[in-house]
Amino acid sequence: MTRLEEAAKGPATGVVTAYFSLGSNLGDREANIRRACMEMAASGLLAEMAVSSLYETEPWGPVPQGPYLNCVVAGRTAASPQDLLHMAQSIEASMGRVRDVRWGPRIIDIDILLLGGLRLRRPELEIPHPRMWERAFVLVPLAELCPTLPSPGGEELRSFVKRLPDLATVRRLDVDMRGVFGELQNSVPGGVAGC
Ligand code: A4P
Ligand code: MG
Repeated sequence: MTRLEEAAKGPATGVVTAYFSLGSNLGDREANIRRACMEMAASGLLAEMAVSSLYETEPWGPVPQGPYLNCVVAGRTAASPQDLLHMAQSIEASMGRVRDVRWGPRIIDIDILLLGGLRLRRPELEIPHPRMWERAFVLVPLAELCPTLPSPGGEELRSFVKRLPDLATVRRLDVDMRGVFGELQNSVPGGVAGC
């Protein structure tokens, strides 16, 4: 029995929706994103998983580098923030990610965006992700999965994203992501329970 199933037998308040940002700009970017999605599903920490469309995005930040593919993955979970960070970093390591330049090119990056309503400010882990509200490559795919999410100012994400200054740096790709979690997940098309 997975930890999610164990927790689901207890009070429902222990299960929340987690959102992750995935990005890749080295190698076969789409294959990298697909493998990361499959490994997240195989971790046993997430249920009812959903994935946004894939987006081709201009690189954000001070480091000159190639364009990214980005998407957002969601799932219901009872795992701790530390367990989710460990899961993300284990997948990054298993895929051969090398950490050298901050904000530099990477095979795969898996960041935790939100974990229910949790607010955490630790050196090794900040939730909500501290830079998520500045980034179209995060917010546009997130708005697909949770259009009613309130922005820090209270505006719904679906209207907030329309005014992002860097909106033109993201382009939705016509890629079919159905089945990306394999047989392991009963993914929910179009959104996530509890959004
Ligand atoms: N960490 C703290 N909070 C979190 C969190 N919520 N989720 C810590 C995940 N990790 C978190 O991350 C550095 C440390 O952040 C970790 O050890 C963890 O303990 P990292 O992945 O090793 O390094 P990084 O990714 O280079 O740093 P950072 O600050 O996470 O970079 P960003 O902000 O993710 O930027 N442009 C486009 N278009 N698309 C992209 O995906 N990504 C980046 C990376 C730059 N430009 C991009 C993209
Ligand atoms: Mg990261």
